[in-house]
Amino acid sequence: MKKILTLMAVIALVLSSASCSDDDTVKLSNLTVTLTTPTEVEGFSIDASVEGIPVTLTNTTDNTETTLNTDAAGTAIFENVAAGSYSISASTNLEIGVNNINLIASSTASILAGIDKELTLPLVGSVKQNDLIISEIYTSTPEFVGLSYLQSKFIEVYNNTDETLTTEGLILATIAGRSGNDGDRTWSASLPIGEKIYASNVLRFPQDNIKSIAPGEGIVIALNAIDYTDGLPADKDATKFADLSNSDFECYSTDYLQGLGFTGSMFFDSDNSEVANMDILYMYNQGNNAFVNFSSSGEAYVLYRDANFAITDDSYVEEAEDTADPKTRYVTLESQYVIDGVCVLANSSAAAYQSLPSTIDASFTYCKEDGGAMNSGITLIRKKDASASTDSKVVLIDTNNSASDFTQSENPTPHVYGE
Ligand SMILES: [Ca+2]
Ligand SMILES: [Ca+2]
Ligand SMILES: [Ca+2]
Repeated sequence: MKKILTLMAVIALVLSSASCSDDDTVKLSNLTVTLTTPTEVEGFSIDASVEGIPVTLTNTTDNTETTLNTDAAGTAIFENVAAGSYSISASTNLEIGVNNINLIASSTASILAGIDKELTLPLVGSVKQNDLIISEIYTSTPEFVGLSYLQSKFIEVYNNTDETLTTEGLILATIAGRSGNDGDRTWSASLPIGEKIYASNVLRFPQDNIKSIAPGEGIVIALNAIDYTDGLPADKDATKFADLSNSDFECYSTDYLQGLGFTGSMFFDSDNSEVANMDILYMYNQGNNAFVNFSSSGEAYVLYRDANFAITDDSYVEEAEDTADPKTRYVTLESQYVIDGVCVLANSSAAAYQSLPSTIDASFTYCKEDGGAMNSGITLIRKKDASASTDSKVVLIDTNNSASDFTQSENPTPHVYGE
C-alpha cells in the first residue's frame, strides 16, 4: 500500500511539473480592445468612424509596443499576449472646418496567463485651435474730443501659438446682435444661431498685402489709423486715448460706399496712406455719412479663415422681426470657419442677446456691468495666462468663454498684450 501511494505521488509530481512547464511557455492570452466615439465634443456634433484608428499596446516592463488598427466595429484584437502589465493608447484627429478635434483614449491592463480579456475604451475629445485670437476690443471711446469718440476704435489680434501665422484667407467680421436694452429683440428669435452666424460687416485682410505675425506678436485693425493722443486738450488724460497711427490695417469705407452710389463727402472716415485698408466685402450701415463701426453693445467680433470665401446672393438673410424698410440684410457665415470669437453685450444681464454659438463663445463680455457702455471709454482686454507666459512670450487665456477670458480697463493698449 505504501509503495502504491509513493508511486501515485511520483506520478502526480511528474504530471504537475509537466503542466507547470506548459504554463511557462504556452499559456498566452488574447486582448480585445474596442473604441467608442463621443457624439458631442464641446458643442461640436461628432460623427466619427471608429475604423482604422491605431491602438498601441505597450508592455510596461520592457516597453515593447504593438500597434493594430481598429476594424469597422472599432475593435483591435491583440493575439498571444504574454502575461504582464500593459498600457493601451489610441488617438485620432477630426477636422471640422478650422477646428481640430483631438480624440484620445488610454488605459492600463493586467494580463493573466491564459485568460483572455476584453476592454471597451471611450475616446475623449477636445477642440484644438492653433490660430490667431482677438486680444483687445476697444469699442467705446471716453468722450467727445473731435471725432475720437466715434472713430478711435480698434480690434487687436494676437498670435498665441508657437508658429508664425499670416493673414492669408483671414476675415474680421462683426456679428449682428441686439443690445439687451428695453425694446430690443433677441437675434436668435428669427434666425437661429448655431452652424451659421450672421455678419453686419465683413472685412477681409488685404490679400495683396499678406502680413506674417510671429509668435507673441499681434496686429491692430483701427477704424482710422490716427494718433488720438496728439493735440489733446491739457485737461484730458492721454492714457485713456489711443495712438493708432502705427496700426497694421485700417477701415476705410468711402470707396465702397461711393461704389454703391452714395455721395456723402467724407463718411466720417479718413485714409492714412501709409496703412493698408481692409477690403470691405459687406457693410450693413450703408448710407451717406456711414462708416464701419465697432459697437460696444450687442455685436460679436469674429476672426474667420476661409481662403475661398465669397459672398453670393445666397449669402444674404433678413431678420423677420426687423421693422426697418427695407429690412437690413446680413451675410451668413459658417461657424466652422471661425478661429476666434468674442461676444460683446450691453450689460451683465444681457445673456439672452448672445449672437454666437457656445462652440465659439460660451458667454459674453461687456464694458459696464450696468450698461451705459457708449462713451464709457472702457476697453476689453484678454487676460494673460501668468503660469504659461515666459520672459520671452506672453500667453493669453483662451477658454472660449469671454466672461472669464476678458477684463475691462480704462486704458486702451494697442500693440501691448496681456497687461
Ligand atoms: Ca489707409
Ligand atoms: Ca477662442
Ligand atoms: Ca492690447
